[in-house]
Amino acid sequence: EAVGPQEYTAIKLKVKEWAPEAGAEIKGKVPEGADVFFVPATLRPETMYGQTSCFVGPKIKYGVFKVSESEFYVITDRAARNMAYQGIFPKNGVVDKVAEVLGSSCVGTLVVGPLSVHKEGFRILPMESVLPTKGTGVVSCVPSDSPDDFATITDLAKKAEYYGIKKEWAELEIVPIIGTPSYGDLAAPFLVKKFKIASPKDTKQLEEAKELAYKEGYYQGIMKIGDFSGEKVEVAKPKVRQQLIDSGEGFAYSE
Ligand code: A2H
Repeated sequence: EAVGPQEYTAIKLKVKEWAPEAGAEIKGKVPEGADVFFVPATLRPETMYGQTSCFVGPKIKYGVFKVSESEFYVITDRAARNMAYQGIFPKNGVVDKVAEVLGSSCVGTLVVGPLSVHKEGFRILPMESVLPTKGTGVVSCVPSDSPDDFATITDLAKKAEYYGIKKEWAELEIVPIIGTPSYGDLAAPFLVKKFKIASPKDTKQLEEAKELAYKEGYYQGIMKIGDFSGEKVEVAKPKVRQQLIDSGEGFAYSE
């Protein structure tokens, strides 16, 4: 756990098609034609090329917050309050919640995310370990570089029926984003196999794998994709972050 303030990059994932339950919940509350975004907070903006889905906590309650006439964000109340003091909403300190949705009712929603190789979009999926008290309560899924994400997506594909999802939503192609000397081009799948992690409940091994993947990726990693392909991750990370902010597809969020 980090001690100082965390400098996240918030990423805007535009809703293309609502899951039926969530769609019914927001109907009439968000103006026709306005854009709604799920907004994960990440410490690894340079990995966003590898997004294959986006996680919500199934039992977490999310708000739909108005940012302007044409833009709404799906995040936790807590994150909205923080954002209101960071100049992200029009009035300092003021939030405008137009609707509420439970994470579980959002599962299956189709979104498109910046930089992702999956340009046709990807799905909102459930992750039990999402903390309501961290970031926005929405987590981008990058199975190439996050052991937690790879373990979760593998479990979802294995038990698709149990989770009430379509198997193919959890089986989007995982492409190399970062090359590393020790763990190859797909560090997270490599480490999950190496540590024989069988499910997202293997929290001890996952913690270790996460630590190793993070350090190796950051200090030894080389970008394999995008505008900064061939550059060191350490160098590319702030550049990708700035691109996302400049294009309006992301913004700085801290807590
Ligand atoms: B990271 P820190 Cl590729 N609950 O983004 C659980 N996890 C959350 C969360 C929440 N409410 N909000 C954010 N996170 C995740 C990418 C990534 C991340 C990669 C590799 C490692 C990694 C794609 N998922 O994080 O406790 C988000 O996942 C490992 C540290 O604030 C976010 O960055 O340090 C990270 O945890 C923030 O964790």
